[in-house]
Amino acid sequence: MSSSTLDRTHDQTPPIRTSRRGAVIRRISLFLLALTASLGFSLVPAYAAFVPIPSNYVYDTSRGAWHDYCTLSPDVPYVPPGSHVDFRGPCARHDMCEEAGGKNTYACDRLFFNLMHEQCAWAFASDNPHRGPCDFIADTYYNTVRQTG
Ligand SMILES: [Ca+2]
Repeated sequence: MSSSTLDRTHDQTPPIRTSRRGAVIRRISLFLLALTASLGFSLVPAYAAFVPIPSNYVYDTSRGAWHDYCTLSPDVPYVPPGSHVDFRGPCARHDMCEEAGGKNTYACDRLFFNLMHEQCAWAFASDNPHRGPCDFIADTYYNTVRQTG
């Protein structure tokens, strides 16, 4: 094989174009890939952050269900075997969302769902035996607010 044959073979490969449009498309593709991966493998980020109680949340049970954290459910429920998870932050955010936007809104409930699962992910790694029970409790709280507001 002569060097000219090799050159021709190389000439047949499509040229790599480095245009601004291509860079934008690549960036969007990477974003969509990351989004798909995150949705496919888990509903929560791999590295979850603690969900705190917002500093402007008013805890005052005399003002009703939008100011009492988790209302009829435990604020820091027991997670078998022998642990707990702090849902005050997610419940406070849900209360504030509903107070601002109206009772029993799907958007507020989905936010609540995501924040509780994030709190579970922050508290317990995916291979921790508490993680499954914690996620189950989060689902139970979510189903409760979907049904009762
Ligand atoms: Ca509440």
